[in-house]
Amino acid sequence: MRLSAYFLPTLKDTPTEAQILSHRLMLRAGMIRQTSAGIYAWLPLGHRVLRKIEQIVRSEQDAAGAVELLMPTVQSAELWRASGRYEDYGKEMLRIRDRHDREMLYGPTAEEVITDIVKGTLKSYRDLPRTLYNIQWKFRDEIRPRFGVMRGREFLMKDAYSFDLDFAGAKRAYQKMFLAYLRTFARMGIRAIPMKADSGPIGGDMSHEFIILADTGESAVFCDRRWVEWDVLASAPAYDQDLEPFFADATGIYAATEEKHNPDTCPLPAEQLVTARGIEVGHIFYFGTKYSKPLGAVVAGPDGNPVTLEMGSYGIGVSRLVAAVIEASHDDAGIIWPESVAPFKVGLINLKSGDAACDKVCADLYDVLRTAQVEVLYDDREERPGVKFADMDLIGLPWQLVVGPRGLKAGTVELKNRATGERLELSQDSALERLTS
Ligand code: 5CA
Repeated sequence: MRLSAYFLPTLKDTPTEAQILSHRLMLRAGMIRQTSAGIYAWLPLGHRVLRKIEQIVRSEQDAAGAVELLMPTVQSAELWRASGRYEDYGKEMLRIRDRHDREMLYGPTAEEVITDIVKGTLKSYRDLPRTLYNIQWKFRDEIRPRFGVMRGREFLMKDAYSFDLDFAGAKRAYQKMFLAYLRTFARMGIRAIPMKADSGPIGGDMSHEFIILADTGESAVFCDRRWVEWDVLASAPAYDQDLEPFFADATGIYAATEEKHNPDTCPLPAEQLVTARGIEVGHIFYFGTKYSKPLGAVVAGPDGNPVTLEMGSYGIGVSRLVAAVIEASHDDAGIIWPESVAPFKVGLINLKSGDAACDKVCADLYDVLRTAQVEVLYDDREERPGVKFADMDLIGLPWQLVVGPRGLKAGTVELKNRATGERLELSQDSALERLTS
């Protein structure tokens, strides 16, 4: 992509309305634009990151055996009346009336819809287990939307739902998702700690929140120091193996949110306890027959008798993750994207646009990189070098490839690693080799 033909409205000044760093950086880097309170347009750069994160979530859900579908955003109130949640959900639910005066709503989650979809289609115990998921926009009329996409009103969520015959099956589904979540967040370069949690209005009694530690987090959390250093995935099993020992190990190391933490009964010695703030990027629940029972979702068991489906649900805040990754990875100059979620891998900086030699070399590098399917953003604007460097640092692409007249005379270009700040003077060929290998 040539920057001269892109849409990247970066800001020099720090927006005063933004209270936390990720929100400020997302606005300054031209990633999002607020259109109403808690509602954002994803500008091209932000949209690319959102899609990258979504794709990592999708591939790990698929790897864990979950099956993707897409449910609508607008739901009928009728289903929520049947589950008993329509009144309970309160003011957070955006309620809508259609032209026939039917009560509709913009879905804040989809337990009712998915249960209604599988009802009558999953007919027998032989159709189980099944886990279905979708990645879809949700709306919650948060009383205090804040921190940008971190707590929006409209936000993108991955929500998965498991269906099993009995508790043992449901527990296995839960453990699979637990492991899938650890893998998902690790691929984004962040350490999300599974913490015992309250299940809130979703209901149920086995529940973990996946939380990354950050000073700007909304909730207080408590965990064993080991979580901060431990590579939990080093000993992770494959999905077709027994997951119980891994799950027991991982949940055996203390980690709890404020609601579940009790200083009097906490088993850890003071020096082993980390007290911090955290951002919830995922939340998983087991809730048994809470929805399947009122909605009548049953299958025929092995003896032919009807069995009410055992369910769990599993959420990931896809749009929130964009901000969470930034909270975890930035410096004074701007964002530092982990390569796996970066909007582009390389920023190509032409220090003297309009100079025939610089233009030619940049055009060549740009072509070779694109042919090699390396995602590259080419700053071909007629701007001062200082502006280009500052913008490139701000938007945080992992590599900067800098082409200027002085280097070209010496036969070199400069390759800068955004995370380490390391700069190398290289021939064009060896720079390209590093970026394409
Ligand atoms: N039905 C369940 C799981 S499918 C559910 O809705 N869980 S949840 O309420 O915990 O939401 C799942 C995830 O969505 C959260 O862990 C969080 O990362 C994200 N999320 C929730 N509310 C918001 C919000 N207002 N803005 C951005 N992300 C949010």
